[in-house]
Amino acid sequence: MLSVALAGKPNAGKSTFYKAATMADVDVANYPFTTIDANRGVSHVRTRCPCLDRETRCDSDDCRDGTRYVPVELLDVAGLVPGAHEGKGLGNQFLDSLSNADVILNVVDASGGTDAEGDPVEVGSYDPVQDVAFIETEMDLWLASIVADNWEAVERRSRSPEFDFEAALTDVLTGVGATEHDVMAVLRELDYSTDPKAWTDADREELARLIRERTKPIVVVANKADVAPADNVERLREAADRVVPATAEGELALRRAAEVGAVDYDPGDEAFEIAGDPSDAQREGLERVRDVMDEFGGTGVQPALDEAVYDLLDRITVYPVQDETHWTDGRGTVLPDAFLLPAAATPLDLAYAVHSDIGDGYLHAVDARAGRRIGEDHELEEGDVVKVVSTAT
Ligand SMILES: Nc1nc2c(ncn2[C@@H]2O[C@H](COP(=O)(O)OP(=O)(O)O)[C@@H](O)[C@H]2O)c(=O)[nH]1
Ligand SMILES: [Mg+2]
Repeated sequence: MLSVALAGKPNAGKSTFYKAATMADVDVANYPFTTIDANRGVSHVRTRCPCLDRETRCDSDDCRDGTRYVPVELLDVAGLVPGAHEGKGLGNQFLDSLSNADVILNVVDASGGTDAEGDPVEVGSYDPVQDVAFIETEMDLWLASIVADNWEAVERRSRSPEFDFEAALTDVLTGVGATEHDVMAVLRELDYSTDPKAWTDADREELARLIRERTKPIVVVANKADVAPADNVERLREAADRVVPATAEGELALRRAAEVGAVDYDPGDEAFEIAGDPSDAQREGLERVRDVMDEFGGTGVQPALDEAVYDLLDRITVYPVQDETHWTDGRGTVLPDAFLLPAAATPLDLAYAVHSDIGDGYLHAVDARAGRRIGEDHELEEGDVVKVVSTAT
């Protein structure tokens, strides 16, 4: 499963975001438990379900009336403060938990109500723009230290006649989620020596930075937008490529209200409707959330996840089926599964994503929408429904 990590300094609102984003409504939860452990749970990205192109909505638990929720793993990474890479605030251990992350949500307190260490200060008195760079810097230095710690081993290997510099570096970096392809791409950007002894600290830091940019791309969540000075959100937008204003607290309130039937709201909706008969206090709270949503087009929690996966990582949702006419699996469930594949993935990639045996036994594939065979190198698109025929079943 694709892995999204919440990083940021204490009190930025990570755990609130996490709680909201992993709180699956009973309709959506087809997992035995939503929270895998304290800081690792299942969240979802939102997309248009292909069942909207058929007469009836599908019966998958992840589809709400044509709005599809595709599972992703969400990590709540605690304890990141400036100096974390040196172990400050238990930082090293927490940075290590970013190893498996495919993309990072840097949760920033846009209200400027927490200082560099995460201690509460008067709203507007700390400049949140500083928190954009701090996470990048900590991650860069953490990766640089991993490279430095392993350099001696690379040097040792370089004495062997079979030494392959790129392969040795890949071995060092697979642990943090870099593939050989990533390492090769990054090395192409560097003017480097294949003799590890010729590398300086600065060379290794540059390598680490490029690897981080490539393997841990970041969306900034400008959280606490409900109380943030408007200027702060604007300046954050200027400081980073991808910034999503959000109110994690507002999203949590809405999901809780939706759970007890007090509002009609699906995660990612731009607005909600009051459904039950809330108390005056509840109604007042909900109306405050509505004001923020009107301003930003929603609470920002679902859009942050969607932007990370669909825009930044450029994933597409592909639906494997066994029956290309009814779009079902062997038990008659319509559109039972959804896979988040890299854009331009092929039917063969899908086969391997389903199971390596299915990939190994790949024979051909059928585009279930068009009802025709597609080639092994056909580029799949968002919302494609595909039957893979394989010697393995
Ligand atoms: N006003 C406001 N407060 C928030 C929001 N999200 C979180 N908070 C508050 O910020 C504080 C820290 O939140 P928490 O999720 O524990 O932060 P963490 O340390 O990053 O995990 C708590 O008091 C939250 O209620 C938000 O969107 N708006
Ligand atoms: Mg927390």
